[in-house]
Amino acid sequence: MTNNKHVLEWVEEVKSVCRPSEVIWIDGSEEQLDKLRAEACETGEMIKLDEELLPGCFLHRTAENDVARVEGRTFICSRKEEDAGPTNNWMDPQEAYAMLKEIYDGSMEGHTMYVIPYAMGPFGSPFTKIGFECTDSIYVVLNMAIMTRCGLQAEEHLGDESDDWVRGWHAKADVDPEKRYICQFPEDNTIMSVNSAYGGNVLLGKKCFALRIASNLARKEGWLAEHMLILGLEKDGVTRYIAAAFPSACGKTNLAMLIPPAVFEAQGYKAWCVGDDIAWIRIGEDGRFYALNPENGFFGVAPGTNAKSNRNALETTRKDTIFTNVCYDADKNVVWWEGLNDEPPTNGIDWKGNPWNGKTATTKGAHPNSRFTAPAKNSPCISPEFDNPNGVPLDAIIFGGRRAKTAPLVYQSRDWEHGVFVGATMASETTAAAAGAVGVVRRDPMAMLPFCGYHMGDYWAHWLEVGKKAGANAPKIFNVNWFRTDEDGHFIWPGFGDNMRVLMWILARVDGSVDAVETPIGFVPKPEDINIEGLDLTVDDVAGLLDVDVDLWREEAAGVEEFFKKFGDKLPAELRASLETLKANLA
Ligand code: OXD
Ligand code: MN
Repeated sequence: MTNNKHVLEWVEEVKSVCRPSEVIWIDGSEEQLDKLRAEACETGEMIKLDEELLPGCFLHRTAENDVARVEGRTFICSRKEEDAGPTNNWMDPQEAYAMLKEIYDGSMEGHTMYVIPYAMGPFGSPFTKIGFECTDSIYVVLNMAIMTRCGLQAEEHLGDESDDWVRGWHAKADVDPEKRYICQFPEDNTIMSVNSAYGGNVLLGKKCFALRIASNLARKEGWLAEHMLILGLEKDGVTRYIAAAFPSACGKTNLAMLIPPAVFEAQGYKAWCVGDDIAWIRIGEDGRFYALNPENGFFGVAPGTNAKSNRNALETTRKDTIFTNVCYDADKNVVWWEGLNDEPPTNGIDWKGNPWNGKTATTKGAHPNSRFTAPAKNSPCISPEFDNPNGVPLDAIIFGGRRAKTAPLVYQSRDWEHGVFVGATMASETTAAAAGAVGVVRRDPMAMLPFCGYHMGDYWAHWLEVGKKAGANAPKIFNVNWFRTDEDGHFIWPGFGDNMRVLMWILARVDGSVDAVETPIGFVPKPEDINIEGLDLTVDDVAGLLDVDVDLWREEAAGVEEFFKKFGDKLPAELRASLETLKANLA
């Protein structure tokens, strides 16, 4: 337990409102975590899986109404509404505190409250920030123990005096969706989450702290908190790093844990994962951008993960992993999900806890958003630089989305300002997997729409500012689209590990070792410069993938113009100018 008086005062306040019967401070020891694992298995909160097949692994099911992040009930509680901007829900902080405290009132009566001290980032790093989360959920404690560096060391890192830490207050309460709130108070470095027990809403170090609160801290302190994977490509002992942002359902985890195609493996290439979801990026002493993954584990989507789609991710989950809302195989005491293999359990229990037979079932065994929480160190491709307190130097930043026709396979922005425009106008088309119309364009600037903790216009201005500071040292910015389709709606590009072929072109552009063709939207490769050795594609196919259809891009520019109206005066002049340039180039 800490001696930090700010922390102690706050824990007293949480205690006085929630009134738990007992308070346990998490020290991060295996001994303490083991006790909690045993208790969770005794109460049925978790199921211990087969120790031979899945050592150290557990299954947990959440309530049926509590299986995903709830953007509609997520609020930025800044004093001025304008500071939250048009893309966030806003609540007045005093009103939010009053309402929430009423919901928290007595919510832990008869239960234990756990206080989790945790670090986002490795100890000894200038990037690292400390948080404390109070929760009444053992599941949260055990997940936080995987996703963060938690326990006594986090308390020591903060010390006895500092008030530079993030308050995270979580109570399951009645898991009532009508009273579910995920509130961020950026001016108080405080997060309050209630009536949920699902990961993204309750593992407060992740989206709430490392993105919504941290984006505010980053703006104040001159760095970037981004929803990006970090990937390293090594050859002959030299590793180059790329950070990439994608909206959901664009293969972010697969790119983060990429397996090089045979043609590059034969040349001695290796791919390393530094992070799969979040990057904190600072300008280093040499003026370059350095990126660090503040997390310590992966909270990945299980369905679709298999030995072919993502062997590295699957291997990561074979020990010391918590599975949430996947299907249970009662015969083997293991877990299963759609897309794992063709052998669904016949004596299964689905994610809702009902008997499920994979041979006859008409419903899904695992929830489409079911998850694995696995230690990053488990991954066969985890970067040797994962714990580097200085982060890794970035050569390129990639934005991406799912577009059937509009965006080419890859293009390079003309400069930093244009690159920020490319990120700000990022979009994906909806797929049949999501409810609602198919093919509708959803804008998701820098994949931060639900995660930027302040006004998106100010956020873009901050990006422009950081780029200006870095000058020629700033990474080059690219856009990729793995999802172009032919007339029959089939994907043309093979994707997965073969995406490395595009990354190779990107790195060659950074080096200045390959030419490009200037188009109205930026620079695209010459088709012959994308390595297609071993693929069932011709140079003409690649030319098709790189084609920029002027009519579609005119529609795109009109869509961007409409989107930008939302931001009024806060739209940076540089982005308005980029739009005008695009329109002129297309005229
Ligand atoms: C996630 C997300 O869970 O982006 O990582 O939704
Ligand atoms: Mn994410």
